[in-house]
Amino acid sequence: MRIKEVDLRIINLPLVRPFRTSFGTQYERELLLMKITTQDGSEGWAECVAMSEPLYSPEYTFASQDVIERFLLPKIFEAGDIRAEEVADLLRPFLGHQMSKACVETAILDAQLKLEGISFGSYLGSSRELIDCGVSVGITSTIDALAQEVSQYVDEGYRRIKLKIEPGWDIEPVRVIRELFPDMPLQVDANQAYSREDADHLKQLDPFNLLLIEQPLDEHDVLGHAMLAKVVKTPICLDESITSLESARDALALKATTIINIKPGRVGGYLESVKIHDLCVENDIPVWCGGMLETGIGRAANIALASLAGFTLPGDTSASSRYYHRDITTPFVMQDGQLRVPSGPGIGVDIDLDFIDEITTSRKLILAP
Ligand code: NPG
Repeated sequence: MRIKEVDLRIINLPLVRPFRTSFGTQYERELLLMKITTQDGSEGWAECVAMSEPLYSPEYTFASQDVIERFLLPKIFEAGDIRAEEVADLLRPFLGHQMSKACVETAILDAQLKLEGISFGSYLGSSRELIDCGVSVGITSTIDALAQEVSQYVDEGYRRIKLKIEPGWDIEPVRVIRELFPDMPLQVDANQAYSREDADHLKQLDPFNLLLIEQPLDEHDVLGHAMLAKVVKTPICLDESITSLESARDALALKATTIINIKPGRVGGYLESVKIHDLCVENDIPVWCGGMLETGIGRAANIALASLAGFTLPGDTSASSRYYHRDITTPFVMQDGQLRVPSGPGIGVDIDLDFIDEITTSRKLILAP
């Protein structure tokens, strides 16, 4: 497959409600969209999950656009005839930038699978047609507001609730939500907001029968997580610390994590995600699919990934309505707490190009030399 042109856009979509985490509040989702067109007329779409600011990871939208344009695409063009399976090795000399690399690989994979008439799910090794949905609930102004928001999601049918926590917003909100929903699978996510000294504090979460505590400490403090895991009974699940197959292998060897959140953007793509999934299956480690407030384009591929057998916990794979009043694809509608894995070729969703045009804030067309 030879790439003819690449269409890079930045789009901006308002969120249905602000999303506050320990690292900041998102009111809208700015993201980079990529469309590649191949010489044989196939099209591939992907979104880069980098946020507008480098708060969750060092990557951010405009840096992604820059690295893709300046380094990643020239390397891909230079290769000429290309398959998605070759992209990671080709781009390996460029350090970091997993989200940008994932975007390039995914767009190429989408075009390739469309050409071959294969869905993402079949290609990745899907084991089911429906996946269970969880929802991630931001920090709110009061515990009453949190209870109201969680109740709405429970009524909508979500099968697992994740609460964002930070120092000063942890034990009490969790206690209240657990009392209101004694049987609901519940987990918390700190996004690195605590330090090793907080072990005794975090231990107070143990009585609430949580599925896991996600990334309590700094992403580089894998050893700290292993130490924490000896003190708290609630399982530790790493997110930000897992950026590759190797980092997953090391974290497991250190017993720093007993569950892994796989986010394809964070680990450099869907092919690396499958490798991490396989490693976890071999080691009896449950995995679940994280989310980065994706539009329908990224979500479609995430849902396909979440349908692999090792994804035994509901992920942050919510319906379109959880994020946006209007999605840029056919919306994902949840039924009975589940979403259907797209079965059409490639990511398998229809793109709403008119709406994308409306919300595009900048655009660049790059022709292959
Ligand atoms: O449902 O897509 C979703 C959001 C899930 O909480 C979620 N994502 O830390 O996992 C996270 C968090 C996040 C959101 C991280 C946006 C970075 C950006």
